Amino acid sequence: MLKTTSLIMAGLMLATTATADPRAPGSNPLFTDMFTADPAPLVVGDTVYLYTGHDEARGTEMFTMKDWRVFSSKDLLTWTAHGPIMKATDFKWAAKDAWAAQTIEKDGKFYFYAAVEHDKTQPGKAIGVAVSDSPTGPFVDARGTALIHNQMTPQGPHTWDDIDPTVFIDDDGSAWLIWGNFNCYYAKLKPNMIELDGPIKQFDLPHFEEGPWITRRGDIYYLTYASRDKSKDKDETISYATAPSITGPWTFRGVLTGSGKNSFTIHPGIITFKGKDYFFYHDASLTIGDQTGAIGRRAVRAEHLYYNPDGTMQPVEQTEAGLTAPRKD
Ligand code: FUB
Repeated sequence: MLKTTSLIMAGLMLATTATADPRAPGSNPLFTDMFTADPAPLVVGDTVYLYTGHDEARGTEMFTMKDWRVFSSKDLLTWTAHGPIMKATDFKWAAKDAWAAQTIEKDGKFYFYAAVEHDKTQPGKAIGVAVSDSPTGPFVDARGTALIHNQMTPQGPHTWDDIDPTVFIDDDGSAWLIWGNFNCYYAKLKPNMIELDGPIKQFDLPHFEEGPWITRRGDIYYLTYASRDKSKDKDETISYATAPSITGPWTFRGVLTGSGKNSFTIHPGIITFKGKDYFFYHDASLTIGDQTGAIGRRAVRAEHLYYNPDGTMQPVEQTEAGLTAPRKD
């Protein structure tokens, strides 16, 4: 009897060893049981909520993205998956494509801004806003219509320039939406967070491609974005610019990261958590089963971020250790 029990225990231990992720919790990529992209971290008290896209492309498909996910962590090493928070088609006016998104908190509510493909009434990409009482959702469309659609940016060179929203509330309470592909657009939001409060204008940022992410540190505003110097870069890199105010003028500060491994796209997300700075991005280095990393199968990662005394950011090295590596500060 004792022998049988021991054998069963040994078998169970072997099974556990075979399926467990042997890497230190928090190593890159952060999630290995699904493909994730376009990380958008949000700090709420002692917790970080990480919103991601969910890549489901098979074979050589480009993007198949149906829903958005959220994960939470109190130490940036162990993460809890909360499942899907919304589908693209939960915006009833949207046809598909749960592309990049960002959530922000205001007055105890969570506003989720997301890029989707509009239905045929406004062909092209569009930005919706959904709201929830909880950072883990459920999120529901706050307007019933797109906040931004293709006809609102006629200066755009193509129908997918209205993507990748980043949202920011300044110290004076004013809220701003910044977004774009090829062109970087910005507009003020009304205090209700679901309507524009003024015209759509544009920033001129060298090599801007997409994925803007706005932050402020003291008196310096940072606009970090996916960039591509088309004369030399095959894949996107990440660059940033700084300004003395949210509306600029922006000074280009150079390249922050190289391209993500195996990935045409790369997408920044930056937070300060418990006094330290962190940088999130994606590459396409993860393989799950018979699906190797590809443009439509990406994996979210994180690194420590450091600033120089003059406020510039130190270049970010893409590592396997990620946030398991000890900090330098
Ligand atoms: O994930 C779909 C698109 O790819 C995003 O909107 C872009 O930022 C790029 O990552």
